[in-house]
Amino acid sequence: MITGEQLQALDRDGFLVLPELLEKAQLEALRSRIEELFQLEGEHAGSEFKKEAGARRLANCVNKGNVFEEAVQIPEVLTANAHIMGPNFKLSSLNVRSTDPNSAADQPLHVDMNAIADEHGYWVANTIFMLDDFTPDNGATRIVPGSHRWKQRPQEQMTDPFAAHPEQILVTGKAGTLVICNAHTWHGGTANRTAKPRRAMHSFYCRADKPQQQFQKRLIDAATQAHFSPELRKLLALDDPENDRLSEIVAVTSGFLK
Ligand SMILES: O=C(O)CCC(=O)C(=O)O
Repeated sequence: MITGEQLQALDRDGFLVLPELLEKAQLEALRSRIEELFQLEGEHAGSEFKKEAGARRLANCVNKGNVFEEAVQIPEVLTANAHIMGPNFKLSSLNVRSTDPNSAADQPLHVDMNAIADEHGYWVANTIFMLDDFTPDNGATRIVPGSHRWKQRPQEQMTDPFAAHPEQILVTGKAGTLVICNAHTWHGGTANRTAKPRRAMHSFYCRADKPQQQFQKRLIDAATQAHFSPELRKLLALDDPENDRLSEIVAVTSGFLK
């Protein structure tokens, strides 16, 4: 489980690396289902959320296999999320992002959902699953440690959020490693200068009083929802009328629907 020291590091740095937390079998099952989905979805892959030049994407993954249901409920991640946001949080989305070989550009530094902590504190947390080794050359995520405490977005402080920040670091590690992020911390993917894709999965959570990035109740098939445990239903806010109200507005205005 997560130690007090690790939680202190998360408070200080805005992220925490859990080296090779995934079992080999779980990692293999994720990789193999993800590649199958890329094949099946073809041009439409990622379309429930967004497409991105230089990367393959998948969205709405809880709808797409038991292996993903397990992945959003990892106890260490849930403990860290509660530490960041308080006990009332929910899954906001589960996406895959695979940086293409020889992709040209870094992503801009950003905070997820453009979120700034409010009077109740932090409200977004994102766990990056390294599905391949993250190396200095293949598009490892860059993070600016401590920037979650600045209460500013990169675009408000930097003239060019695509540029390197003097305090940024690259988070490298072995496949199976998880990076738990306070998602107010400035971060972004980097260019992949190798001949192989760099695959990551993003398990994104938000506080209960905020809208989901992807409205899980509307996006997940009824037949799939029918076998969910009570714990998973709660994590996805499937029975929460306030979430229905909040997330429906975002779903309609953003067009993030199937
Ligand atoms: O894939 C990564 O390394 C980070 C991606 C990211 O931050 C995003 O797509 O919002």
